[in-house]
Amino acid sequence: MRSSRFALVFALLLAGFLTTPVFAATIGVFIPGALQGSPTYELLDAGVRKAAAEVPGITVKTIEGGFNQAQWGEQIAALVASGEYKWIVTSNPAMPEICTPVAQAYPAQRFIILESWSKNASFATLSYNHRELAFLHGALAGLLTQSRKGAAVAGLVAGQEYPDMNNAILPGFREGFQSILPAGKVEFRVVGNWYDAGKGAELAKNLFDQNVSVVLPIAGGAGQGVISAAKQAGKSVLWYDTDGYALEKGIVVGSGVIRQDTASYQLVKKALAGTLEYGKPLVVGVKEGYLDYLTSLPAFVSGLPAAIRTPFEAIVNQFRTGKKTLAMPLPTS
Ligand code: RBF
Repeated sequence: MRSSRFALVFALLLAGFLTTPVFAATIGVFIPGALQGSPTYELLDAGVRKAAAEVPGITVKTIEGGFNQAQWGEQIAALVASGEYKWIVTSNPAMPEICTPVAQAYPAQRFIILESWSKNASFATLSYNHRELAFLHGALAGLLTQSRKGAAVAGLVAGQEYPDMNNAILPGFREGFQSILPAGKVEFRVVGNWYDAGKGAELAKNLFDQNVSVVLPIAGGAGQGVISAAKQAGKSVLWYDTDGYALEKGIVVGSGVIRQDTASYQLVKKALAGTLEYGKPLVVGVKEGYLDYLTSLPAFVSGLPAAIRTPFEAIVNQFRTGKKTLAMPLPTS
């Protein structure tokens, strides 16, 4: 009788111990823009949520900052001032600078900032080698343009200009294109925001009218306009960093991927385990597996002839195995 009562008490205590969180905390995911139309931000959020779901007591709140970049600093400051968030997780190369004054005012606050590079001791940052992924897009654009016998010109339509765009993505795309067509040119167009599909379509139509065969949009929701213009003109689109084949079958003929969900999952898991290092920026490229080209999906295989796919896969494999790497230009401080 007595021993069974002990057993019951013991069982209850054990159950309580197993289900009680080690600690309770809320993670704030700050989206600098909108989730809808920006798969890179959806992946960021998904990775954080997956990591949090694996640890009892952890809550995630996602806050969309909207497209007025001048407001992001104040919004972050308000989140931090609330004292509610043990970590603020966000992503894009502009965020370290925007978060710096807030980090100075609140030295205990920790930030996890993806797609960025900083030695600030309050930040854990991870940046992607955009030059490598852009090179692959450029090489595929070159092979495609060569086969179509169009003008030796490829298009890149960006949402806005920023250092990684100007110093890594655009030069990488050009290097890749010229690795196939040495005299080839890249026409660069800027939408001016990350949502205007009408402007995206207009810029792309103008390029297609000049006999450009393929355009790479990196423009958030405005990329949808580039796809509709390509459909109308019977031209091709490459999709930069998430599986874009299903967006328009036969039009999106190549897709890269940046595994931002894996990256945010891993960083948040480390943060929750207390092993995340701050102030030591990480850089990952194709050989580390965070950037890749989706060459095995049926849409890629059926969308392009083997005469394009075979040489392209050989180039991708050089990066996958680390036989070929490109240095990612990074800030010096
Ligand atoms: N990419 C998007 O898809 N949607 C956005 O709203 C968006 N906003 C950005 C704002 C700034 C200030 C910067 C520097 C980049 C932004 N990007 C956006 C680009 C994104 O961070 C990334 O570079 C591209 O998705 C290529 O991987």
